[in-house]
Amino acid sequence: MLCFISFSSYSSQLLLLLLLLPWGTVLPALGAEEYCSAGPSIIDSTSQPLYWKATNPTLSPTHLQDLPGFTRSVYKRDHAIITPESQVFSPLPNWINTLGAYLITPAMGAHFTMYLAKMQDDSRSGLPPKNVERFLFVLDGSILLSNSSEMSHKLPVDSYAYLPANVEHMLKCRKSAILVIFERRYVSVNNASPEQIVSTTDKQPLLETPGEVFELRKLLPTSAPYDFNIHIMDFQPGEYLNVKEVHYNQHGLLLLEGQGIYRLGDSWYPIQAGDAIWMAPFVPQWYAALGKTRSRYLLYKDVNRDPL
Ligand code: UGY
Ligand code: MN
Repeated sequence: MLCFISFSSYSSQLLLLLLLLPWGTVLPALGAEEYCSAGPSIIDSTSQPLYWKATNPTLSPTHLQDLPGFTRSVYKRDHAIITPESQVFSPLPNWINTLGAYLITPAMGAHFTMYLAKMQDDSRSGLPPKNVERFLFVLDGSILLSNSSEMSHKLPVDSYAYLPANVEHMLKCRKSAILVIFERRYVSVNNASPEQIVSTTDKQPLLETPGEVFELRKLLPTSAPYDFNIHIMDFQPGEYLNVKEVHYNQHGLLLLEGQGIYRLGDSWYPIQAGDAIWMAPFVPQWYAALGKTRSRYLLYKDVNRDPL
């Protein structure tokens, strides 16, 4: 204590204060950027890569682990919400070095699967079962798609591929990538056969949406050979679906960006980027975008087939 009193000048008091403070509080004030420039910034989320929120949601599993037993996930007869803290990953059958989380499967009543695939170092895909078509969309990282007849395609974030049933192909990843994948047993009509498609969201034109305000892109052709489509729907904060939809089609949805309220049946759910939703045929559905940023979702919808 004696030696503390002997410090009298302002500068020596400041020096003492610095010595007494824990290093953790002093270092950021000295210039945090120099120390760790790669860490995620809480203030400036605009600098993050596209769809970063979908794979790094605000209420991350680490926050929710503090609340034992809590999840926003819901599973009901005609809809389900699977939120990131309840995703369960295990090795994907027939894939190498890849973990998968099935979010929607026929066990729920759906006629398709929707799953996340986390490809790791030197990973490879397996093929879907016979007569099953596959649509994949890159959420994070990048992959290489090759098939026996064509050259390989590099698929970075926001690009996608449709592989018709029984088309041999392989997805390879050298570092890491996260994909969302939809698969269903192909229903053919008039011997028409769909073609392989590789593209990116931004190459798809905005489509008319009479009576609605959201922006719509369709990732697959609307022609008869295709028995489903994948929509990309964008809402600005405050925008909502005008139609309170009830229809025969099924949906699998992944919220890529933003947050809002989804109505499913008689329930109203706050949702955010990273949440997945299953909607059974005829479940009443409605969305309103909230928050400060655009909501974007990716939506599976079965089309072009007689329900009988
Ligand atoms: O096309 C659709 O059925 C779409 N508008 N549904 C939805 O966003 N829930
Ligand atoms: Mn709908």
